[in-house]
Amino acid sequence: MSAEQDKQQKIIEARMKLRNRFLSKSEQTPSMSDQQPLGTGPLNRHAMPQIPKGQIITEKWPVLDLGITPEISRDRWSLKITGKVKHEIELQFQDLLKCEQVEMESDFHCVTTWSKLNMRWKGVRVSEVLALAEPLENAMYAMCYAYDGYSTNVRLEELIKDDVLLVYEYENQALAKEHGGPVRMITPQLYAWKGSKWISQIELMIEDKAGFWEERGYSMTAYPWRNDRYAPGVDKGYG
Ligand SMILES: Nc1nc2c(c(=O)[nH]1)N[C@H]1C(S)=C(S)[C@@H](COP(=O)(O)O)O[C@H]1N2
Ligand SMILES: [Mo]
Repeated sequence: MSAEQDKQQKIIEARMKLRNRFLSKSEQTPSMSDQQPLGTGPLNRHAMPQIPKGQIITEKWPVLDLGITPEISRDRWSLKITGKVKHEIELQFQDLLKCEQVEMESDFHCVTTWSKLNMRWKGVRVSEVLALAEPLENAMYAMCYAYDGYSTNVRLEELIKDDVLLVYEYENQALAKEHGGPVRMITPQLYAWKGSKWISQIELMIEDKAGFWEERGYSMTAYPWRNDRYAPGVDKGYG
């Protein structure tokens, strides 16, 4: 095993341990009829508890990944949109700048229990970029791939929400490479593992498929406001 694989194995083991800790505390609430709103950062935070159940606020921004930091300049970065689309496309960084530029504040909830609030981003809407490729009628899910070998699945209906962005600036600075620069996705209404750092490809699919953590027992849907951490389903009521 290489040092890199060894490091990755340790990260996976630590996260599997945390998963088991949550699962062993499961209150076994079978209900899927959850009335809670899903929440989307500062805008509706006043209407509900500040952070989802089981989360702790952090001021610092932790780095969480598989232990590999790809070195990609803005010039070398590109994003492919593939699968169930009318035409597959490949966007360069310059192409992002031709899209509508969006500045937005949102929250970041990591399944390992930290939340960071009011993060100020600049980027473009994933919905706008997807529209360029013209998704087919039967496209329902997406797999997002990244330059470090990561993958994560997201439902198309989540991907096209207004606050789901491909970001390239944080707090008016170029997004740092340890946080996924030059370009990453953010998914403020889902746990942060659904937002690929160093994003390289979005593949639209008819059927759902598990990504890196989902194959290891993480939730396919990942709604923080429903405590939907680990597979399958939602509303499990971990305490
Ligand atoms: N490419 C890639 N994206 C990734 C990950 C990763 O390992 N590789 N980790 C995910 C997880 S679990 C979280 S919480 C966030 C962390 O982002 P941060 O390191 O900028 O805090 O990125 C997500 N996106
Ligand atoms: Mo995470």
